[in-house]
Amino acid sequence: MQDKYNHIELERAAHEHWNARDAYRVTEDDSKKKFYACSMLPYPSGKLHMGHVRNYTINDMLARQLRMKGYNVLMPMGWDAFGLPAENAALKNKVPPAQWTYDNIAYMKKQMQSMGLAIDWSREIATCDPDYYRWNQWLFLKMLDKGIAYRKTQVVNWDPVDQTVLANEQVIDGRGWRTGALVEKREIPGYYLKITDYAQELLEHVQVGNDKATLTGWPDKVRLMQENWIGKSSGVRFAFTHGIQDAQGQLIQDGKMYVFTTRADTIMGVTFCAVAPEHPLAMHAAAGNPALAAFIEECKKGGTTEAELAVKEKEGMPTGLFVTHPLTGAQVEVWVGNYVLMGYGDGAVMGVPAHDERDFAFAKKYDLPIRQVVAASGESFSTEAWADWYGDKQKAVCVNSGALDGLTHAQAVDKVAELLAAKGLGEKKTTWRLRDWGVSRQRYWGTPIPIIHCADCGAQPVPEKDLPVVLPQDLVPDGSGNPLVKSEAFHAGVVCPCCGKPARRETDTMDTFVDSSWYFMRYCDAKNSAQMVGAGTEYWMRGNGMDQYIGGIEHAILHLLYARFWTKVMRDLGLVTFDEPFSQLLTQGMVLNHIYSRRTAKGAKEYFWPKDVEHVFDDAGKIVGARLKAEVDSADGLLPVGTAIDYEGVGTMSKSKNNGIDPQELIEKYGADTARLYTMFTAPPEATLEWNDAAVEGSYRFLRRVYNYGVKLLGGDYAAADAVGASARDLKNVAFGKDAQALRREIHTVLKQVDYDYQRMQYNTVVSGAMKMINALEGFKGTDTPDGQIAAIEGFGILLRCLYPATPHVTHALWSGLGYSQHLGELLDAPWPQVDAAALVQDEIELMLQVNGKLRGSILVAATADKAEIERVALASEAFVKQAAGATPKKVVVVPGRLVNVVV
Ligand code: ANZ
Ligand code: ZN
Repeated sequence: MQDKYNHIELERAAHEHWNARDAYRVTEDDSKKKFYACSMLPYPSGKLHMGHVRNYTINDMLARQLRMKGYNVLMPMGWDAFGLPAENAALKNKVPPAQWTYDNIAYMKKQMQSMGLAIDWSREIATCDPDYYRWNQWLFLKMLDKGIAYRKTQVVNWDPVDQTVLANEQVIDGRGWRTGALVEKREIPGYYLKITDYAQELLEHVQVGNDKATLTGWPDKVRLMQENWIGKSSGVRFAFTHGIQDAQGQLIQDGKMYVFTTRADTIMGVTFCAVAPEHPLAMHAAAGNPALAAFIEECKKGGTTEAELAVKEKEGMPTGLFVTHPLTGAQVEVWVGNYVLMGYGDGAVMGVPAHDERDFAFAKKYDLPIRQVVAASGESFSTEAWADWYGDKQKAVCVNSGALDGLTHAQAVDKVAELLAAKGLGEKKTTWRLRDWGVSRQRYWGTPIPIIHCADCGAQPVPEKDLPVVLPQDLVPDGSGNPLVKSEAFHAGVVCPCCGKPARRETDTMDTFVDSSWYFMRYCDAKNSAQMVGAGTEYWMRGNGMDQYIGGIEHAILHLLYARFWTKVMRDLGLVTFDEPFSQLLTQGMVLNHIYSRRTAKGAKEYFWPKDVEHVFDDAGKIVGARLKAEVDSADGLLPVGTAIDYEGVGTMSKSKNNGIDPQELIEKYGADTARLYTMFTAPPEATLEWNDAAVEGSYRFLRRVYNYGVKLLGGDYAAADAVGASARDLKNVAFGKDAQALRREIHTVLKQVDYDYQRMQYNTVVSGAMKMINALEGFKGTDTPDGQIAAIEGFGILLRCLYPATPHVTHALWSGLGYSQHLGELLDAPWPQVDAAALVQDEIELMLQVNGKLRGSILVAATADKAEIERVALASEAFVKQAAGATPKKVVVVPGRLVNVVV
């Protein structure tokens, strides 16, 4: 063992040791309790960022600690290797996406290895590998067979200049990212998966407060986000009747304009109706009304997602058409409203401006009547500004509503549903926000959809025996659309599976969310060439899926929901037995750093690296600005030291803001252990982490301190190493003196807390526990007595094991260098330290001594002392004798464990 903490040497040696042992390869073993801990798989973007380091270190701490506790732990890794960035890079560098992707994977894998992660690399998968994506295709065909996958037209973004379909993220402010051309919406055929068939089950298992919920190990925040996304909504669906006919003289929609409402109790407050721009009535009216047609075109341009609509100014236009109110018979005017979604409910709403905020805004803008029909007594009504006149749901009742007057919300809804049902015009209905999952992408770098198009037979599934449909690896996108369309090799020799005539392949590929919907199962059966999943998946995922999933909150909705759906489909196809993929979820917080910027002479914003900037403080120590502490080359030429810079506060690390910290530099300078320790210690896993260079230094110094303590512990006499191990084993036979007992009490008390913190994955306080331990060890004076040395050796052994999951390299070096390994085995599998209950027992305790209620000193008594004994010690104490000056005590009050008060 070296005398100085040399992180480079020591981390290299540790890696060699673990590699030689193939230390992280695991197999299914029924004699042990399994634990499957997995991080969301990374996109191979080029290099690791700090968020990765944090994510994988959390995962690694969990895996290493549980392994010491005797679990069979799987920690796998893979690559979310398909997707748009690879195509963009290919376009820019003129190399095939495959090459870019595999180069990145190789580099990032090396980085992960340098971090010392306990990954079983024998199970590594890249989703762009045909051995993986063939199973996407296989399952897709099964879904097609079961009707879970189906084909229908979908709306896509079309760039008229590049003549290509754009992904949503390629549309910026309504324009194509490369051409700047106004993006059009086009309808083309595509494939959908019926996730809506699973809406109820997806909701029940996740919903907070639902007694069928099984995902109780997820953060409530995420559970709520899923619930809202699924969006179950109970209400009434009913029709306004009309006699409007199309050009052929047919009644449009059979003369019924259906609406969905959650507030049927407000039906007497309807003053208009609004339909979506794509609604048949809107289109009918537009045919003879150019102004309306232009308005509808305008509506179609912008985004059509709910989020986009929510922030849009409410706009509309009357159609000149009228429909009949089903209960009053009144004629109600139909408007086209840009806030009405064609894809939700029936694409039409009843407008109740008094009780719906959007309708209110609309009515104010277009001067439509507002009629209050619900009131809670004592509340006044104003049409000046929006107020939720629903008021207290418990107390509110219908007013101005004829037969409904006096009814509560629930009663009124029942009554309205009844009245409408009697007329055959409506009934109660549940509506879901969740839509079917459109999986077709008009992109090259993805899983080919296994379909063959025949001029005679239409779309035909590729026969199972012909899977996988292999994606050509050598194409380079040129910006003019999907290169698969033009690839002769891709279509060569393809014949219709049905009639045998020459045919063409489907050129759409699958949404990359398909790849991430089940990769975690494939890790369990990574080498299975006969099946998608098998015994491995049953072993690692049995029960309620994997035991711990760790990843970013940005995947709280779509990825998790799609993976849950995919799992349930696999279950229904008999491929797995569990219902849910992830029983526990931890969403780690973002890594933040300071953001510094400045306006250039031309008014553009320039960002500066934190390393070039220092804060300017006011007298009270508050940050009031920033200035350069180094010369920086800027758009305005070289800026001198001292140039004033704007401080924008902290934000997520990002390339565009120059505030990222490259983990590679950190690892090279301080070592992987410091990078790991820093990210674990600075904040609890789920909180945001604010970067602080000084604290990185501090982490390094702490590890050096631990190392130096270890070196000193045996006074450089490594021959004594054997004794270390031996004594660490035979503690029962040691008679510990007072000082040694105090040290052991401190160490074991902290260990107890550390144990608990490991259980709840609060790794920042695990690290502070280790810091407390080193403080206690360094402060301990009795190392030169035989019992003292044993207590110190024991204590240090506990410290090393507590710290090991966070900083495996330095602890490994000390553990084996000092000889612990000879008796307790390698640190990898060393037994987790047990709290010694006897060490926690306090022999003597200190009580405050008061005389007439005033603090006068303290006394030491046996921890087991009774009241009489405490009284005796108190009255005999020097402090009391001096204070009482001969007076006789009248009364003695003992507060157990705290104080004794003598009244004289
Ligand atoms: C009248 C009403 C009165 C409404 C009132 C609300 C409050 P959730 O809970 O999200 O399901 N709606 C129905 N279809 C729509 C569509 N295609 N586009 C936009 N809005 C639509 O919301 C259901 C409510 O959203 C429905 O209840 C309807 O407005 C509106 F005081 O009907 B309500
Ligand atoms: Zn055919």
